[in-house]
Amino acid sequence: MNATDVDPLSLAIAPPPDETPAERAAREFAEAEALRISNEIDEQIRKERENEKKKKRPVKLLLLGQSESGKTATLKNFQLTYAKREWIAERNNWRAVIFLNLVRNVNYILDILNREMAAASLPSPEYIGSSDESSDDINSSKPRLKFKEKHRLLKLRLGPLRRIQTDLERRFGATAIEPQSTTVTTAAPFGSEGPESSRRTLNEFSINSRNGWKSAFEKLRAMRAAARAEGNDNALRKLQETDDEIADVIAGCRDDMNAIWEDSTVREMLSRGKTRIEDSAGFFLNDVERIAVSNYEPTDDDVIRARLRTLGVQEYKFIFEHGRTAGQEWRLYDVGGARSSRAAWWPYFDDVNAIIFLAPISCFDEKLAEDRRVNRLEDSFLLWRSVCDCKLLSRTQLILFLNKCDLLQAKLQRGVRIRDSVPSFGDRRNDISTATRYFQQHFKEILRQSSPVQRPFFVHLTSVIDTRSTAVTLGAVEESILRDHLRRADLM
Ligand SMILES: Nc1nc2c(ncn2[C@@H]2O[C@H](COP(=O)(O)OP(=O)(O)OP(=O)(O)O)[C@@H](O)[C@H]2O)c(=O)[nH]1
Ligand SMILES: [Mg+2]
Repeated sequence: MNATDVDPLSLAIAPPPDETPAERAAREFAEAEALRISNEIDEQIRKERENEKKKKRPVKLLLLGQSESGKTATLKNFQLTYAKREWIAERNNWRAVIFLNLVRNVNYILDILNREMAAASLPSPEYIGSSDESSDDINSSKPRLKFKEKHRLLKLRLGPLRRIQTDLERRFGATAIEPQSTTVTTAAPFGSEGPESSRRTLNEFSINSRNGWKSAFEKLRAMRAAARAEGNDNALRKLQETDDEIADVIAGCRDDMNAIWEDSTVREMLSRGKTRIEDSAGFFLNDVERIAVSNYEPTDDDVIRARLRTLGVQEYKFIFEHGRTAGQEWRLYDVGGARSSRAAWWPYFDDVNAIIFLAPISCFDEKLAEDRRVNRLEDSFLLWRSVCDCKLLSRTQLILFLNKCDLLQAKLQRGVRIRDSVPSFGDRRNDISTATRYFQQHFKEILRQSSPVQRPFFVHLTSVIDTRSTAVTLGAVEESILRDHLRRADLM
């Protein structure tokens, strides 16, 4: 061998030339041991890195439940509690939605007023009151309503709000229109039937993430930015003018809006109908004084109470600013809850950390807007069963919000009896604690029947328009999801 062939490193670690067999065995053992320990350390480091990565993976949370169950309101509470900067930046965008909600309240009353005034102008025996099943049924056995000149004037002066409603609805597109019918006849067009059935029904409703409020706000922001970038002062002014004009028209109608809502004949007319407008989504008539001003700025509560339905599945990414998971990315998926929208949920079941399922329990005597034959509470139970039965979700943490407890309490206090709509409730006490216990038991029983493997489950009684108590509930939700998230990271 010539000198250049000698590898100095091999030479340095080569065994001594006079090594005895015993020394050799001891050396080889020590080397093997050192290698084993080194490999173990490498493996530990690799695992720790992997776990760190897993822990940093976004937490995925899906909000499910029927339409108007409070999913979007819950999402807003998350944003208000954990991503306040973003919330504040977005708060003013809700102004137009709140205006739309308010003018809809007024136009709804005007519609009934029109109908009833027309009916009342007929000769006495023919006036039997309107008995339109689909809308408010004014009871004909009650004394005749007496409309006066002031009602005609109110109708006239509030007329411009029709155009405002049309303008705002055009701005928000399909998301501003509540569905009145559907061809979907099952509560869960996914579940055990799997993605095939989802695909079949998807043609009725395609996933379009550009449809939500976020997209509507972004469109507006983009239009403003484009006008600004182009130096198109005209376009910018027009956009601003439209907003200002809407606020001015609404402010101009302030006294008449108050007058129509305060009018005793109108109140009597509304109370004879089936729907209580004050319990409906996006009701703002008690806040006219504050909202119908040209420089109105929404409060946190206004934004939570504003109603704009969700279409498709909307993804919201938040880096939490507070809480135990500060700095952690959360992905919240807010879905459209109407029956025709539910087929779009399926693809989001995969790889989700937890589901918040919202069941509005005040709705025990109400029907679905999209299918007037279906009781809302029954629909919630059917939907819950399908979610619990879904194999893809068999290990997913389920968090049940029995929501709208405030409305339930008010309804029971008004004397509405649960057993008239839910016969199995029987002769139990018609109070909030008995009712929530009863409904909760039913949901738990369904979960038990549908969970061969025990899974993390939590239930909360909520009124998600109450931001303070909801922040406390969300703290508990964050904690339980985080614990599960870390446990999975360590186990996997
Ligand atoms: N009083 C009361 N109102 C609530 C409660 N939760 C939600 N709301 C209101 O009910 C309306 C409907 O709530 P959303 O959050 O829009 O319902 P959703 O489940 O997102 O409905 P979709 O988008 O159609 O699926 C909104 O105006 C909410 O402010 C509650 O606990 N109490
Ligand atoms: Mg929604």
